[in-house]
Amino acid sequence: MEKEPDHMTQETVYSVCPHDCPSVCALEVERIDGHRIGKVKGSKDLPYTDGVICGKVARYQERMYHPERLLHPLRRVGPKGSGQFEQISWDEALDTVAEAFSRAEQQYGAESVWPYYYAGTMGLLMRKGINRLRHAKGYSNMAGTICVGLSNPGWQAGAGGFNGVDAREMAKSEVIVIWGTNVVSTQVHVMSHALAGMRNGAKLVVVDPYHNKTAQRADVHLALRPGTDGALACAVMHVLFREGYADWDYLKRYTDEPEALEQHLRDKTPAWAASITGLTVEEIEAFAHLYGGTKKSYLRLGYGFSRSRNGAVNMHAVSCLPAVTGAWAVEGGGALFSVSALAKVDTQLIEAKELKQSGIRTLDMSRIGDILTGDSEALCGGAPVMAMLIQNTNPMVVAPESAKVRAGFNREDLFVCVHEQFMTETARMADIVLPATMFLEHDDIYNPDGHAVLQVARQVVPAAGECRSNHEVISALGQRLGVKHRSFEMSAWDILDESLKTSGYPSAQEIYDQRGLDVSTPFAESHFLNGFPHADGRFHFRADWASMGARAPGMPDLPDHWAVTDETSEQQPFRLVTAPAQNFLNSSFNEIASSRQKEQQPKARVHVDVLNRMGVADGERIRIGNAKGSILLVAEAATGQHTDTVIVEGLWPDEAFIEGQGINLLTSAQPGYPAGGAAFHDTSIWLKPDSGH
Ligand SMILES: Nc1nc2c(c(=O)[nH]1)N[C@H]1C(S)=C(S)[C@@H](COP(=O)(O)OP(=O)(O)OC[C@H]3O[C@@H](n4cnc5c(=O)[nH]c(N)nc54)[C@H](O)[C@@H]3O)O[C@H]1N2
Ligand SMILES: Nc1nc2c(c(=O)[nH]1)N[C@H]1C(S)=C(S)[C@@H](COP(=O)(O)OP(=O)(O)OC[C@H]3O[C@@H](n4cnc5c(=O)[nH]c(N)nc54)[C@H](O)[C@@H]3O)O[C@H]1N2
Ligand code: SF4
Ligand SMILES: [Mo]
Repeated sequence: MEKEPDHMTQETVYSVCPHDCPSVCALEVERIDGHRIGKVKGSKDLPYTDGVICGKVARYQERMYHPERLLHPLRRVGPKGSGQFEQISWDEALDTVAEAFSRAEQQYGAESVWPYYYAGTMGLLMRKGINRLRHAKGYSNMAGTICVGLSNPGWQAGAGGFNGVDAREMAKSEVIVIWGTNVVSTQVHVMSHALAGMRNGAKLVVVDPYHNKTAQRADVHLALRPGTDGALACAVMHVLFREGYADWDYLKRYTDEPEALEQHLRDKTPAWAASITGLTVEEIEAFAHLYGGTKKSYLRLGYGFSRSRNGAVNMHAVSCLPAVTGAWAVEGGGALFSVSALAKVDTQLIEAKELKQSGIRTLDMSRIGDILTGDSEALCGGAPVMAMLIQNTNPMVVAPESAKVRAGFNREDLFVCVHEQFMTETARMADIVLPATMFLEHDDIYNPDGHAVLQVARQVVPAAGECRSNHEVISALGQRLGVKHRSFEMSAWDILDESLKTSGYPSAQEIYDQRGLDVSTPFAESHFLNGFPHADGRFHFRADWASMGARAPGMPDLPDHWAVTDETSEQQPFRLVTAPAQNFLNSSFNEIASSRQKEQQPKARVHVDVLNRMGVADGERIRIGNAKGSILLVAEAATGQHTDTVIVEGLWPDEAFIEGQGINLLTSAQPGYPAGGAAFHDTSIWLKPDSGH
């Protein structure tokens, strides 16, 4: 007899979004017949996200059941990049990888193997478990600089540690400043909380080189030239001191060298900053008066304005503002960059840290192009990289200077295994491709970032096809490579549970059952009223860059405009910002039809006056380029940005570009200061009308 449809079971199961987004939403997932997902919605159990999620994740069925999802292990049978693969068994695939790693180790030493990962999933086990294999085998280390290499030292330099004011306090703020982050696209909940403040009368200021979706909601948009935030911050502080908005009681009690700062800022006038930022003196003065006029000023600092060579200096300079006015001391005042460090889950077991050997080189992930093409300085003078395992990242698209990355992956003598959900550009370059589970098919722990709730998620549905989790792949490879450590024998859930308990937290099941664990600190801590987490307890206007990285020499210690960006020149008179697209998450979701439709096509946003001067109409093709190469795309006429600024949103697949090469063809892998990091929004370019051949 045929089953009646009413035999279908439908339940709602809690989960957590794994993507690299500060919102880390709690989810409600429909589970049908125990093995299929239906709708994905936001869960109200997490007060910060309050049931709201972005469109990309609401459409997750499209990603889970995508016809192009990888379901079986594959071996490449055509040239690298050809996309010609044959299906093989898991045993054959894993044996091939283990053999290739052993061969590289025998011929070139263990450091010639480089496990490489990043932000596909933020789950602690699935993301960082790859380090177990690295540590057990003595493979090369990886400096995870690509996203936070510039921002983190910049914040650390002033505040001394990662805490900050709960975004929900914006409801009490009088001025809200969203600085260098397009929150409507990249972390929508910041906008919800800002709107709550605006309903209570707060003014919203957005500091961003273009009139993005967040700037469109603002009362004041300061469209500065990219990489000039340090100058703006200095001029604002100059006015704060000059006009008596500086809180000297606060400064004396909580900061290191306020007199030296005031003195240093004497010549950092609005006129000085206007010539650097492209803003007017009036705009800068008005903003400084608005900011200084209340202590209830909330600063939300993003990553975007740190993605320049001088990004750490800029982050530090801007983070000084609430220390000058004493805004930290009041409700609705202060700043937030990230509170992810409040969750202190010990990853000793996940990463088998006790197996880590000293003296092993650390390779900078952002310089993967230099590294794979044999740059001896990038290789720390050591062996070439001969074999890689890649999980959770798509460096062919997301890493800077992609022509070099491509040349590296094209090397015939390089063995690459990519563990993926889709046949990405990177997977196409692999010798062996392994199919990976998605987050609803495995267990993990998720650290907070924009809020302070640590969450645990359990597998919701069985793995599709022959997909295996990152944990299973690392364990299976470890066993084949003769590694002895109990983490290679344990289940994912047991590792998570033990990691939480040894960190002094409740069990994994308890945290799951109570829908997360609030790790936020009391008001006095999030506002640093008991002092800042530097040894002297003070906020540091004078940054100790040398303690944070080898590239510190030459960095200004007091806030400043540090002119080391890739400035415009006669040959390259424009500056390119490669901002994220709302419907992609880095390169994830760029294979999804609905996301692609919403984003339409890669476009260069160019000021309408510039287009008119060049005789290019909106929608016509334009070529942008520099010494690294050039890209043909569609011009979009824009206002609300400086005439020398050009914006290209989104990490599109290469094939979406007219000539098949993506935006990172033009960005530089020159490491940032003081500790590396990719300057994705710091690129000088030229523009040309399409010659139309
Ligand atoms: N939809 C979507 N959401 C995402 C992502 C995504 O790709 N798509 N990526 C996720 C990840 S990994 C991260 S790290 C976060 C990043 O999110 P954000 O913190 O928002 O940082 P960015 O994405 O780099 O850039 C955001 C904004 O910074 C601006 N900007 C660039 N240069 C400058 C500058 O010099 N000064 C100032 N003031 N502004 C500047 C850009 O114009 C852009 O509007 O978002 C996460 N969320
Ligand atoms: N031009 C330019 N480039 C940028 C940026 C920019 O603003 N401009 N932003 C940069 C930033 S902030 C970041 S964080 C990086 C991020 O870059 P990536 O870390 O590469 O992030 P994604 O592009 O999302 O790619 C993650 C991949 O992991 C896969 N994946 C997801 N979950 C799993 C899993 O559980 N297991 C395995 N094995 N794979 C999984 C996904 O299918 C996806 O292909 O990009 C950087 N690149
Ligand atoms: S990508 Fe961000 S906003 Fe969207 S569901 Fe995930 S955490 Fe929430
Ligand atoms: Mo990122």
